Amino acid sequence: TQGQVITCKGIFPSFSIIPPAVAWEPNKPLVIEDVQVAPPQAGEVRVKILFTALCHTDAYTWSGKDPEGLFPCILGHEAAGIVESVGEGVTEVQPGDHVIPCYQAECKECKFCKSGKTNLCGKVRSATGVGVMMNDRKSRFSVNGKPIYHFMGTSTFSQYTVVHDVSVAKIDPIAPLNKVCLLGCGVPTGLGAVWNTAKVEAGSIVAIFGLGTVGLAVAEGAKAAGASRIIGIDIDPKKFDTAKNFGVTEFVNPKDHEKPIQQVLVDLTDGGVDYSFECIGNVSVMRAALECCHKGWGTSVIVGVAASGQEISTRPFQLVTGRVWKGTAFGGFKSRSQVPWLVEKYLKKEIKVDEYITHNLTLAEINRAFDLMHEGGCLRCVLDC
Ligand code: NAD
Ligand code: AHE
Ligand code: ZN
Repeated sequence: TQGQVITCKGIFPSFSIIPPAVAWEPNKPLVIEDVQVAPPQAGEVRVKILFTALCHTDAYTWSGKDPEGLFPCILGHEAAGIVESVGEGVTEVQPGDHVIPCYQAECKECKFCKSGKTNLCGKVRSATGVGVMMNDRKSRFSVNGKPIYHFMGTSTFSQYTVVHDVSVAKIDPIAPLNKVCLLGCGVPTGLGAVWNTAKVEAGSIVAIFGLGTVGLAVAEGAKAAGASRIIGIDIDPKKFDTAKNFGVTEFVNPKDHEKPIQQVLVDLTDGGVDYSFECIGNVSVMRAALECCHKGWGTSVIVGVAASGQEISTRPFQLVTGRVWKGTAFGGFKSRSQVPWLVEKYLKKEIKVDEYITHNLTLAEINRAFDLMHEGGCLRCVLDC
């Protein structure tokens, strides 16, 4: 197949294939269609995706609330596969390598990568944000000649995808791809929010708002860091039982309280928590997460992704009196350098992955997988492509 167009099954909103007057509407069911996937150009890698999971961010973009959302597109960013072919100049991976696509690239050469201060990379971000590849600012996906946008530089809801070489991490081929696909987003994001962004110390009191996969990975990271109390906050009581297995020691359901949730937490903790994490994407909760932090030092990390037009607010006095507001993308992990390291940690049983997988379906059942996510009984659903 090297050098040839591949026709495979890919998934995108159904309306996207009704030419010529495509009118996008949020949340139309996804359909499987024959997609042409062009060969990789210079600096690009074509990957056969074997397994992909769904993350809340896919649902967010699909809903129409993402200012960077472009349609028709192929969503998906938490996956694992095998390199099928590489374009000119690609040296770090070759056909047959087992890989995890990385929506947060790492070129190791740009101002961001060299700064030592961030995991963000500037090399291909201008293209991945508008659904195209850097080389020619075009898509490698098409249906009957009509281009279909890429998403987050990954587009893993497809049997084949094309990614930039700076957006793919080569991993140990021993690792089960149906599990380690989760190391493409949610689990590293939660662990890294604790270890890299907040740098939680032993003995700390931690509050986690939202106990989905990301929030539970925060709990796992906080437990490993030696936190003394890990308080989980969710409006869905179904989440509490599972959360115990990830290290959450106490639970608060805001619906059980009349007082604002930040006041409930301040009262529970003799003045506030040392670290809080917002893992929902709700700007009111982001405010509460900051305001439940201890005066003088409490740090709050925003992990959740909020809809277009949403803004955060608080009294500046909250910051004047020592609280710190931060955010994290992919948990601050440098993707190509550190995803392989996370895979090794999983193989040594030092981090959980299997435990986050509550459902397994096929790519063809993707709409059911989104339903499961919205029903709340699902952490991660892995799709066999
Ligand atoms: P999820 O939907 O599985 O989990 C969200 C949880 O929040 C659910 O348990 C839900 O019951 C709970 N919740 C909803 N509203 C609440 C409220 N008002 N108060 C308390 N709990 C509430 O989602 P996920 O996949 O774990 O992702 C969490 C968030 O993190 C999403 O916004 C996602 O887009 C974002 N995310 C960010 C990054 C990053 O790099 N920053 C990476 C992955 C995911
Ligand atoms: N497109 C959105 C922002 C989305 C966003 O913040 N994405 C996170 C990853 S979420 C993974 O589930 C991220 O890494 N952001 C940094 C980046 O470079 O995109 C919007 O609001 O425009
Ligand atoms: Zn994600």
